[in-house]
Amino acid sequence: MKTRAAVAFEAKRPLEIVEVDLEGPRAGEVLVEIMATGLCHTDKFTLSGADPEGLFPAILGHEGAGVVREVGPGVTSLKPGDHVIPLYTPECRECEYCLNPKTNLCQKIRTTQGRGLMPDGTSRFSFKGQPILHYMGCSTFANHTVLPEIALAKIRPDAPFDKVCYIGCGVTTGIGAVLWTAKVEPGARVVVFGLGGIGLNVIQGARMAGADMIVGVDLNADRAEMGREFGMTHFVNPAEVPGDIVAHIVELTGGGADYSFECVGNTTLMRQALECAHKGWGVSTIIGVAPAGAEIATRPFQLVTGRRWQGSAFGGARGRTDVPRIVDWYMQGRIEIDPLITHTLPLERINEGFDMMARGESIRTVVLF
Ligand code: NAD
Ligand code: AHE
Ligand code: ZN
Ligand code: ZN
Repeated sequence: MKTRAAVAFEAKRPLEIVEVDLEGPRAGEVLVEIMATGLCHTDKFTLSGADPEGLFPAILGHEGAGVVREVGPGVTSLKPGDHVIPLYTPECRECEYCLNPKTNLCQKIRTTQGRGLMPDGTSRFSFKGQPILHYMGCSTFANHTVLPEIALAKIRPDAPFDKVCYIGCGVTTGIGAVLWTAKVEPGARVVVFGLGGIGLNVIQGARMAGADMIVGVDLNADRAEMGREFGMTHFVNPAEVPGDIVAHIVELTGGGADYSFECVGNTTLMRQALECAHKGWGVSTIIGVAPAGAEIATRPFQLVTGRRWQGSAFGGARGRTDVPRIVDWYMQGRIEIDPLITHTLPLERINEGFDMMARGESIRTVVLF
């Protein structure tokens, strides 16, 4: 079949809207009509050429929601008409990782996914006879895409696609990092570096966990208002802090953060987030994705004296199990999504969404097909 897609033909070039060819689903695969997709900073990062796994030409996008249109042989858990959210972290429920409660990082298809291919080592997309690669196993910047059954979460049919698509990455990553990775407890003092599409969800997760103090740190002062609406109690703009930002945060929190989160992808901030964690017990969680070649550093003394450094991917969520639960939380009014979706665009204007992200004007832009 033919479908419309925003194709990244090369790094650093705007996406081009073209009609691509899409093969139907093979065994264990599912054809999905994408109804809406969010633009995450990770898509921009890959398009910038900084992603060591970035391959081109590819169809980017990993924050979608849509409807199953066809299933391949052997698919048992989904049928045409089901509403789904694609998962860049699948959940096969049988690999060594899925069977270990300490991780959400299902490895069943990770190798082929990282090479932009379906599990059988081929692509379903092509343009003028040349293969186009998949991205993060999702490729939600296409109106139709093919995914493995294990990479789809079935969600309730009354959830609006244009809002719950954000649960495909940003909402789950932020809230999950607080609830499942860091396991923040009531009364905690939390510091969040970066108040974008991820950091604001970390704030919302910290409020759900019952944190007493939630400090937001961002160079963009416009983020303070939304931060406060989502539960931030204190705002720090590093540009307005004379002297050492770490010392400032340690003083503000009365000794350091019980939990800190880096939601930017900047290794300097990763170090600051670790070092503002409380001596003896503070835990710092890296969520931001840093460019190829970047490395983190600190004095080992920081860890010897009881601070812990960890990372979180997709909020520690097991997608097929947890994503439908988060959709329920949204539908029950337990979490907020709508105010964070600051812009919607048709696919033809997707590049404007990335420009707004670069200028710090948008929190989440959603493309509607
Ligand atoms: P975003 O662009 O919406 O937000 C980034 C925020 O950081 C902005 O508010 C910006 O003003 C702020 N910022 C930039 N430089 C800063 C600095 N020096 N000091 C303080 N604030 C600064 O991005 P996003 O979509 O929220 O993504 C954030 C990061 O998380 C990215 O690196 C993205 O790739 C990563 N990410 C990781 C996962 C995961 O599973 N680990 C999932 C999604 C996104
Ligand atoms: N390709 C990058 C790594 C990118 C990365 O860490 N991705 C996150 C999700 S970001 C979503 O917006 C992730 O889930 N990582 C786990 C994994 O298996 O990729 C690189 O540096 O190579
Ligand atoms: Zn993302
Ligand atoms: Zn698995």
